[in-house]
Amino acid sequence: MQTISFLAFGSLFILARGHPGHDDQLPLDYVQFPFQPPYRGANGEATADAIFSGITTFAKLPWIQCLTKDRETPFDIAFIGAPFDTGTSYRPGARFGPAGIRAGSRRSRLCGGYNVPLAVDPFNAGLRIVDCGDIPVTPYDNKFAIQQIEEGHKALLHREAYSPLGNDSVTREKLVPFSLDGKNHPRIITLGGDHTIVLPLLRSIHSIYGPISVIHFDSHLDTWKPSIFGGAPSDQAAINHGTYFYWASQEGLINNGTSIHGAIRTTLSGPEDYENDDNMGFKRVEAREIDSIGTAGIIKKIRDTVGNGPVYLSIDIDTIDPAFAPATGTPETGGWSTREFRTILRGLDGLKIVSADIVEVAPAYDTNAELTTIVLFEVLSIMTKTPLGKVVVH
Ligand SMILES: [Mn+2]
Repeated sequence: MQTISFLAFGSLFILARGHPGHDDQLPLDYVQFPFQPPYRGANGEATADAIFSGITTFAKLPWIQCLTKDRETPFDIAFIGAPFDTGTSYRPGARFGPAGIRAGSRRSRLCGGYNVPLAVDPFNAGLRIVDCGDIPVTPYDNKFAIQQIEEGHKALLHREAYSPLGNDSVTREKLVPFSLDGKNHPRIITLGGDHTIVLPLLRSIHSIYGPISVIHFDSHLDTWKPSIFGGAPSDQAAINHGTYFYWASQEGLINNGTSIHGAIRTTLSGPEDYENDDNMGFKRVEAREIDSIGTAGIIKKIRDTVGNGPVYLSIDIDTIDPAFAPATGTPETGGWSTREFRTILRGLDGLKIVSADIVEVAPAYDTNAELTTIVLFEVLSIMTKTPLGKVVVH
């Protein structure tokens, strides 16, 4: 199949060479909806480029300049990068995360993107999915950068989704949006960036949904008091990749009691860190629980905690054991395998994930084999399967 497509592309190329002129090259603003497979379009023409060539976007999705000239173009799900890493405590490099994640995602739909266990092809589910590029983020001023990320995210989230909200996938009843303004908003998947970016992202989410339940996969708590994490020599230093949930909780952005961490295995300043974490509104699943309750038990704990309401999903790549995902700034051994984590993510099928992120991907620490590959395919599959709304009880 792969060979046939490639040969067909080759013959087209030779034909095109027989007619010199602008036909040889795709127009610079070439965008086609719905998205076509990378080699052939519906009319048999060669579309954008091969899976391994051309400008790299997430899963080779069309690049839309959502923050500038295409700000009126509606979409249903957008990927956007936030290349910020000046809130890290140990190894820097997550500013290259968006580029690294895109490079690792190129092959997501080489011969189609059908997800067998979830029984969906997210790229052909009828939704308009785009890559918005990156939010411009200054590496010189954290306060300004955090504002840039909030405003960039809001600029996407505040518009209306391209597709109308459908019916409930189980009951077929009409759905209404979860949003405070009653409108159907698109979903954003942010590519970090260190974990600090989740504070401005949750501020943006709050402006549309109010306080939100959070599923947070990470080996670290990230609810630490600034006096403990980093020592907070200034107000700005108090906001970093180990304290952003402390501040999000203080600001009332998180639903207390229906939020949960998964894959925790960090050392603590002392047992009182867990007491503080309780007060910040989180339940916890520790990484080692996989040995006692398995992936099914972990999925159940998460689902029992967050319920059926809207939920924000934040994934630190260090959830996965560094044997499988070394490209991160603060690796912790004893993590889940990529297979186990993908199973747990698929266990969130049916949850109303309003937006998501993957953070702390620092490609410089990867191997040449691009080991640190992408789990976002599972997240995207769940999003495309599950309309973002609720049934009104009369
Ligand atoms: Mn972490």
